[in-house]
Amino acid sequence: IFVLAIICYIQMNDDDGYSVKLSYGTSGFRADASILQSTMFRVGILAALRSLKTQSVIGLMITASHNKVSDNGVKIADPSGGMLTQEWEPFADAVANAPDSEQLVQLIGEFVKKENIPLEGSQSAEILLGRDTRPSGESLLEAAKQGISSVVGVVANDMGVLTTPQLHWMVRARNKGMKSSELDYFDQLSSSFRCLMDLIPQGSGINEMNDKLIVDGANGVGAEKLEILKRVLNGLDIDIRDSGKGGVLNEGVGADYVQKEKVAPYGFGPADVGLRCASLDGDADRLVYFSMLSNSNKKIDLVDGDKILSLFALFIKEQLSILNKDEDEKLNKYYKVRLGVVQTAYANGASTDYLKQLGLEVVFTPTGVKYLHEKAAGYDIGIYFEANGHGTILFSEQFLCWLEDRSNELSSTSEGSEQQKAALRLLAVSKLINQAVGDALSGLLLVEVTLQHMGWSIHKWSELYHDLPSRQLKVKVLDRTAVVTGNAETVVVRPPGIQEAINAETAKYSGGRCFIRPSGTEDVIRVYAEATTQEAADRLARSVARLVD
Ligand code: NG1
Ligand code: ZN
Repeated sequence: IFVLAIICYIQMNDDDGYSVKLSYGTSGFRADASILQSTMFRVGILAALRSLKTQSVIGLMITASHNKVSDNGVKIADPSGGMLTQEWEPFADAVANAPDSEQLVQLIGEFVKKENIPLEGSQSAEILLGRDTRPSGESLLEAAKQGISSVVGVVANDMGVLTTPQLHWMVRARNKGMKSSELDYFDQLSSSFRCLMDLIPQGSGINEMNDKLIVDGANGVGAEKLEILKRVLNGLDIDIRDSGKGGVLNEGVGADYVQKEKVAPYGFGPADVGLRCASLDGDADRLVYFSMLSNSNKKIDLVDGDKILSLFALFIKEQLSILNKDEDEKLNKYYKVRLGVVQTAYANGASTDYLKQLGLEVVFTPTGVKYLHEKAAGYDIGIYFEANGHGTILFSEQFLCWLEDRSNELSSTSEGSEQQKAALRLLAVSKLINQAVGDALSGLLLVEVTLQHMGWSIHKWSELYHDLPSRQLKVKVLDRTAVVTGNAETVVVRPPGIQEAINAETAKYSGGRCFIRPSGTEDVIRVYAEATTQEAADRLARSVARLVD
């Protein structure tokens, strides 16, 4: 039955033409939506097999994030709510690129055998499906559903239009046997947010903040969901700009545009100058803040993922030092928390210096959430962020257990003490911030409450350190896989000679830093340069881009 169903569907959909080679990349498959119908069907099969193999609920999210509205894509969430295990990526590539139905069936048959996937009699094979607001989403979702139901015994459960992090959150919650509906998501966010608000110290200079937050929702799903959250929270003063009324998804708006172009999004005007503003991306897994410097040229002071990370790191560090203050090691009340910060080569050098000055352990991974997340999960508290605004804070189970116990103990011995409050704050952060994946909505709430806690305006926050001027360029190439990098993507290993040439260019600039890497989501080589002036960063990036061309 399994095999026959696949053949029928592929034959009906065999007009896609497989000239485009798809690669699972840093964030699943992405391409022009018009060529993705059969890819969705195939990824549906893949998700079904993953569910059978793990005997757990798996997620399938249809989105192309910050890409243009005519693109779409798909990614799979593993049982933990994280990205699909890297071990299955080669199979994902092979499935998506199989030239015909026969080879596809053969490929699947072999893989099922190799992985020992139980094809019959299983109880818990279920896929949760979500999609962003792209118009192509609905029909692509149908194709994915058909792929899923072509595997006997696997159920497809359509959760509707969601942000990517909401779907990942639901998958994690389902597999942990916790409440997992969208309402539960909003409940958890709002109750932990309120808890943190109630724990703000008296008189912490709240007046310094402009009370209103202006949000650019990229004309996408994040804006829709934030409207709901705003109603649930009742009291947070948020002005959400144009959620869909005429604006095009990601066009001149959204976190990617704001962070890369360093200008205010479309629809922001003179009345917004100086206010605290935030931008989400098309599927609401990225968040950046900014304030407009002037209306005439739309220039902004960007507060990117690195600075969000720094704010969170400061807050967490403060709570830990309160918690562990005066603790007697011998009484076993002291927990030596392993706190780690994870960045990529795109992190602004000034942020890394700042974090190290705070005495924090900072480590680097290649670009892509799967790498950062994995590394952060190795700490008791692991904070990771990409400069583009994707990140979260992970708490180890062991530390959370200790924290629960400690907080109960403190509530009986020293109710209302500073230590008890610090324990409660950390517990609330672990519930507010998404443990599965970076989440712009929960990140936004944590930024808002942390600023209130510190009594800081966006300007004060931005002054934590000054970004080094930087420039990002992309160079279109025929085969991006020709460039191979090492050492968390900071050096080029192949083709030979390029790294030496980059070194020679970089040496011409004092304080210069430059690297290139193949994008995981586009057919381009990305160039990143940093220097002490904007002009120098621009020049360095341009001259290295010419080396690649
Ligand atoms: P690529 O295209 O591999 O650079 C981009 C971002 C990543 C990550 C992915 C997934 C930059 C430089 N790169 O990846 O950080 O967010 O998209 O969306 O921003
Ligand atoms: Zn995104």
